[in-house]
Amino acid sequence: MKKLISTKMGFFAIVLVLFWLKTYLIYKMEFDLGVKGSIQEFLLFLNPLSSGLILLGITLFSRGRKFGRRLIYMHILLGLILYANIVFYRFNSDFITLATMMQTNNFGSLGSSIIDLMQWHDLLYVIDIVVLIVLYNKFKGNWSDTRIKIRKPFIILAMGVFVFTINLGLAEADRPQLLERAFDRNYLVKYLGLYNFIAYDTVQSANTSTQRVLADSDDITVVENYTKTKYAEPNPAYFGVGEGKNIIKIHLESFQSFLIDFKLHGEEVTPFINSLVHDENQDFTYFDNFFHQTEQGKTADAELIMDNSLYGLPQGSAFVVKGDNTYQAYPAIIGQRQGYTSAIFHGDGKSFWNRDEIYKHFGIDKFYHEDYYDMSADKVINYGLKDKPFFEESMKYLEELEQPFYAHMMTLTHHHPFTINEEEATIERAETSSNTVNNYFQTARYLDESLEQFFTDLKEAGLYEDSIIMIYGDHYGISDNHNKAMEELLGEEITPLKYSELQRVPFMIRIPGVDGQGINHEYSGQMDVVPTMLHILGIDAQDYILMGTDMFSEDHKDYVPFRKGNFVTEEFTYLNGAYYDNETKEIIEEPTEEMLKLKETVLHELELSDKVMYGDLLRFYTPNEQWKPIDISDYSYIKEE
Ligand code: GP9
Ligand code: MN
Repeated sequence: MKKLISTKMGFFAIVLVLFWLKTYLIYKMEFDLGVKGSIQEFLLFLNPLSSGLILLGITLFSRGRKFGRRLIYMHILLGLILYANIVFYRFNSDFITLATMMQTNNFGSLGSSIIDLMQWHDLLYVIDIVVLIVLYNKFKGNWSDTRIKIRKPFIILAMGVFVFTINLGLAEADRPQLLERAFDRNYLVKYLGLYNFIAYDTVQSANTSTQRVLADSDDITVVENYTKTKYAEPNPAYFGVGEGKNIIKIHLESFQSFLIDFKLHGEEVTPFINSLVHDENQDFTYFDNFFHQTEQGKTADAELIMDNSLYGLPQGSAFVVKGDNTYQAYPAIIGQRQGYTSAIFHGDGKSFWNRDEIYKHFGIDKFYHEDYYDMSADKVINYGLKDKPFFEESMKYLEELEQPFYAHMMTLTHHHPFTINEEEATIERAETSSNTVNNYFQTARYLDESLEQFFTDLKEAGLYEDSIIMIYGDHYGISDNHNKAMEELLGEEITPLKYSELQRVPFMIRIPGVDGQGINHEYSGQMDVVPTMLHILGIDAQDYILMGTDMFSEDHKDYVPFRKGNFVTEEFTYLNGAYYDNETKEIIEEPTEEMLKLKETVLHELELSDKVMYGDLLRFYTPNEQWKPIDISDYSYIKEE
């Protein structure tokens, strides 16, 4: 041992091991990362190593004895960063990001309580530093005063990069698109480690803040001109019909429209939802040509679109990357103008998709996340709380909400890979070559049952009759990886056009006192929901920057753009450079002027939406005299004990 410490590389190895073990032990003791399975356990253990090799390794370039001191400083610095995160986590159950550091109020809320958050056992976290200082003073005399052979630090850095690559590869295998989608800081830390997460966060922030800095107020005028021209006047038969009514918005996770009326083994998969579509007495209007418009942000994109009528980003999730923008979202608008209380119910951790930050900017008053629910093992599966206990437990919160409310119930069980306990499955699995497809129907049935139970509870609580009920699917559940199995199931070829047709998700709405239309065939998408819902409450959508138009309006624009520039209309579909006839399914060899023009419009619309998002342009826009900018310090989603 003595001999080891007597060399610089030996001392380096000791610091590295201490750093590695300390970081790992702190992960285990301080953070609740939800590590499941042996791969995740292994990655959690491995991930400090690459950061250690690289960050501590840099100090090896120092001349002479300076190296030892620099190495210790670096170790202390990394320890301080880790400790700051420990303290922050104790309060927020989340990690520090550059964005949160900019929002001083985040620390404000910590402020006086910071001492409170420190604990006596934290003193243990300096033991390693004391040990290193003692060793350093004792052995530095033995070190030669010459520079370490230049090849060595390079080897160490290369090892760091190598370990990181292995780490990332294993992480991506366990959780595909980890970096692209970047859904949750907990995930990034669990898989890649705190220091790699900080590096990732820094690059992300630098990238996006440049565009924000370059934007100015003229940019929003161009967007405003576009949305004002696209605007569709309200239909007088629907304008204001829902004013003052509670709104219950139900998110059907990964639910595609092909499930409706679909029979498996001769049985309806979702008999309850089917009854809402077909039973006239239920008074629903079901849009059977409604499409999701999400991309990598998945659920978060659906939420963004359906509360803001703006597109998600071409890459990544706007919830994460643009979580600090100014928004003029539906909950804030109806809260300010008609006194609605808005609440989101979701049985998952609050930081998933950065929800606990962006919801503030949407003006969401209450967020009932996993801390509000009984998350015992038998109630949880896959991502979080099972839908049945979720709806059941949500009732007490819903009944307490100040009325009128806008309550968004977000289900979770019908999520890839669609796992369910055998005893809770009430329909046989499908029999195709893909497990995902086979399981899909069991969790869809479970969701259907949980919805029926929720309707019964709502009726019992007297909350059903007089509430607007809106139900929607967020995005596909079956990706094109499973085309072969879908062919086996549907007995037809899944061409690119067919796959695009399968991107329909349900949208249905019931407005008390208004006769349902049954099935409405208008082509529409998630972008159209905000203007529709504003008009139902009697608020003119014209003032706001919205990319969609009112689905009940005579003037509704019935083309549905998708994030990649494809789009669909009643007659034709534009898909990756080709126009298809919806009826014959054939390629249209000579598209009309009008078709070509619509393609330009769609691209222009996407570009304008991206400008709003990347430039944070809504900070330059005042919709009308009623609008009051959101002060995010008015919101907190930490559960009070
Ligand atoms: C996680 C849940 C699922 O909280 O909303 O998100 P998804 O993976 O569908 O985007
Ligand atoms: Mn989803």
